[in-house]
Amino acid sequence: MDERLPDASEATCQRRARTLCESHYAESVRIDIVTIFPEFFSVLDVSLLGTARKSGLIDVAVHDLRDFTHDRHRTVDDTPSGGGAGMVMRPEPWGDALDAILTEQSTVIFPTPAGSLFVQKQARELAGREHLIFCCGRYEGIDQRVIDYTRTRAAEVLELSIGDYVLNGGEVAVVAVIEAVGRLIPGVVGNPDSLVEESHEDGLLEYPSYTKPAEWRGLETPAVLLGGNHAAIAAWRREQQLERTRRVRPELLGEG
Ligand code: JB8
Repeated sequence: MDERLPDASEATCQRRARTLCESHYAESVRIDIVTIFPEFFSVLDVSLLGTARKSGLIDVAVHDLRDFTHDRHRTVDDTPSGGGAGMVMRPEPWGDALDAILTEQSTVIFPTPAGSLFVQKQARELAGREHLIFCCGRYEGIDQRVIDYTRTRAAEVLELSIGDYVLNGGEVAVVAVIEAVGRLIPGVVGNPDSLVEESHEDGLLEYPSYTKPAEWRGLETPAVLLGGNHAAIAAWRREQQLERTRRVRPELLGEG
């Protein structure tokens, strides 16, 4: 595998540009992840985020929660107080892990189906933080005192849901949040124009996209896109956005 950094001078140049024109953004965004499945996060080595890590724009460290246990079986769970099905993550390993990682500047994120909905606005806010800590629960979740205690120690603590369905743990949700946030960090996406005309950035869904050939398997590209009238194209796209949003996500327009 080629672990070589891209051009070091290019990375330095990107960081300098960020520091000059985006002074509220940190030099590099630090991300810590605590999980019982560290191998899950190899996905962060590839694609856009892998490149951002290699160029030093994002600094990710993955921590194994079991390294913060002290018993010979490295136990992270116990039975729920008050009874009920499943197991709950014990507070002690989480407390020791967070003691080692947390500062007063940290934003700490606990993915949970009981959290508030993670949306694009939140992704934009998190992209301006200098230190994010993601805590991946498993089983029935983490002892609530871990979250309550962390609120007294961190800059901010968020319990976030990525949608109304249930996963087996927080790892997949954390990958989704890191991808949504990471691409908004200045310098990560090469052409920032591509961030502007997207679904959710203006509260509407994206218009449909087409490329060549103009006719494919009997299906035509809408003629307006081939006519070169830029005002007509912009009007058509806006109309498509509104029609699509009203049809599939009326609640985004305050309807439905
Ligand atoms: C245990 O559905 B989810 C989610 C599910 C979970 C935990 C965290 C998040 C922890 N089950 O987003």
